[in-house]
Amino acid sequence: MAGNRTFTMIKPDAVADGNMGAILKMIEDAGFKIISMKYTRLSADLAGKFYEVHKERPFYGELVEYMSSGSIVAAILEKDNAVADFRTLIGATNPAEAAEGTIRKLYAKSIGENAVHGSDSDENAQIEGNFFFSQFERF
Ligand code: DAT
Ligand code: MG
Repeated sequence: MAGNRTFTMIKPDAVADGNMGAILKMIEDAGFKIISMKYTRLSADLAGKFYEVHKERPFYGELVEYMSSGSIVAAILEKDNAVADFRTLIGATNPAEAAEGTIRKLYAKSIGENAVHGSDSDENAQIEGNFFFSQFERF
């Protein structure tokens, strides 16, 4: 399986703005198959655990508060070269630097409220998918 799965979240700003459907359509149109998906909300505690790797960064508190501020969609996606291709589809972290046609260029509000998450490695895709989905929810 290594190399063909990634993990994504549609973040609270994008869900609140009614962009969930449009973003899922972009993901499917780009050739990603949805393996597992849930509509949920993170507590501050869980958001803090998910982003623990950024604990020492100055924006960590803001990030945790934002990611627990509203509903999200979490999903495991499958495609050849999933991690790299999905990072290309979402664009740069800062929407001001994101390429035309990317999800963040279209829907992100700022570097913090940037519409979507995408795993940065095969290893993290596995860890992040396991964070949200049990073995019975991953096929
Ligand atoms: P990415 O989500 O593109 O992988 P990252 O892993 O460096 O980016 O950071 C995780 C999230 O933290 C990012 O999606 C939004 C937030 N973030 C990153 N840099 C930030 C900054 N300089 N100011 C505010 N929030 C930031
Ligand atoms: Mg990251």
